[in-house]
Amino acid sequence: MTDTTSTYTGPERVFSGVQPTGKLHLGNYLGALKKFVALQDSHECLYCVVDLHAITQPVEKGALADQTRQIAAAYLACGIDPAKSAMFAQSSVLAHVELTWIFNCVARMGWLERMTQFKDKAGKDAERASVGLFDYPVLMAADILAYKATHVPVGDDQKQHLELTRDIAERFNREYDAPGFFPLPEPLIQGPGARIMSLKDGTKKMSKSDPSDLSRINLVDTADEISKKIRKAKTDLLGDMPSEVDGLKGRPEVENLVGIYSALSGEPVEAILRQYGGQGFGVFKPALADVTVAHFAPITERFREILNDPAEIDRALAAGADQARAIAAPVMDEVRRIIGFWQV
Ligand code: AQP
Repeated sequence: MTDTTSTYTGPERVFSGVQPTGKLHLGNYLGALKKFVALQDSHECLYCVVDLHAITQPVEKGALADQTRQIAAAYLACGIDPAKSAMFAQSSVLAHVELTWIFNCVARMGWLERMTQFKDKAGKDAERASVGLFDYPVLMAADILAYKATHVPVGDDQKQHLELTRDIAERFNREYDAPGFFPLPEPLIQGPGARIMSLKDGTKKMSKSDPSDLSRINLVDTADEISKKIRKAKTDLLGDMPSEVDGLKGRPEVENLVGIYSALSGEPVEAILRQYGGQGFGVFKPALADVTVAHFAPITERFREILNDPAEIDRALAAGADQARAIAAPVMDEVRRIIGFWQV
């Protein structure tokens, strides 16, 4: 991995998280979880269920703890190993909250006002959005920097937030005369699956909050549901599958389906187009459904098994929280000392 962490000389560490706001989908899997699993053999990793982020928007009453367990179960089913990575709920480590306040006093209003995700999520009624939704990227910076994480595997939609995290780290180091104290974390975005689009609109990202379930493939969908969703996925009226990459230009829905095939099968896009070019979607879509079902069937089975034992999930989350607190505590002690708060 390249290291652009400026003058920071500490160890490489990976942090990322997923919100407990609904069922995980193919975009979350390819943009985030698959990368999480790949990194745990080479790096110290912290994987968080970001429940403090989840409450920036309305959450169904009484549902949060169970949704947190569901995401933890999905982490485990996808291959996160608690013996290798710390898996925990964000709200069990108070350093996230303390550092958010400190970073609120480092970040500038203008920086946050430029964040496109707030504009997308708040919609036309920004005046009624929670302050937390506006502040979401500052909490994300605190999540990462409370552990001095140097690398952050995320989907493409989080790129702007990662840039803000780097700006906050850089300004803290400069303002408090602590060069190299915080690393400037590197986003790990590249690779197939960084931006999976809706099955119903190739210009919109696949999302948990899309009202149409047909727009996404959920990790828990059955083989029949997956096949049906792919069969009904939007294509276009421009004819058969192209034979070359150039032929995908201006065909976002087709490009998305070929990208999904490539990310799940590991086959390069060029090879897929050589195989299916000139053929109709009646041939390609069933092949894509087969690849998707084959990939997800074992994950879904493990997910269901793990959910049968919620006490085991809770044990893994509690152990992960202990590990995370132990890493964040000395960082926060240093932060307090650097700022100059009164301490005994
Ligand atoms: N469509 C996507 N393609 C690739 N990566 C994606 N991610 C999300 N959607 C895609 C990545 O998944 C990780 C966890 O996301 P999250 O649940 O914390 O928040 P999100 O980005 O807001 O995800 P959703 O599905 O779009 O949720 P809603 O609808 O609630 O806003 C992140 O790394 C994200 O990049």
